[in-house]
Amino acid sequence: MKIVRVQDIIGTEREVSGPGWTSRRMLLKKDGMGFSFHETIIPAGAELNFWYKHHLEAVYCVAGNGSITDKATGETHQISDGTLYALDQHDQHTLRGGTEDMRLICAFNPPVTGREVHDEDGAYLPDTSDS
Ligand code: 9YT
Repeated sequence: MKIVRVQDIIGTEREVSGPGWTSRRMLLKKDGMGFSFHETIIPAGAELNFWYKHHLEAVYCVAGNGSITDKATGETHQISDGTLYALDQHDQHTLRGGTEDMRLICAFNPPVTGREVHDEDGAYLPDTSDS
């Protein structure tokens, strides 16, 4: 059994940031669960364009607020405590922070391996390692 406390991850190599997001990667590929598990903070007012071409992702909001726009349909959905979105179609999307910092719990399949940051399309590269 593994016990992971987010306060032990802050400031370590498992905490990764990009413009408009900070993520604590609580479980990575090397933890052997078959998915990675993250706590991501999106500050109020941020606007991010992501497209996880090589991953499926589920995201559950536990605090704050914001919105997500599905770029394929143009539809925008409000996000607040208790909302989950699942990018089951590798959906291109715009994520926006609202009036308060948003705290999101995220799972990736296949798992993120370490310190990936988004490429110019908003994707993480596929994992090509064997282990
Ligand atoms: C909200 C979202 O897409 N989170 C993805 C995970 C986070 N950006 C990370 O750990 O890279």
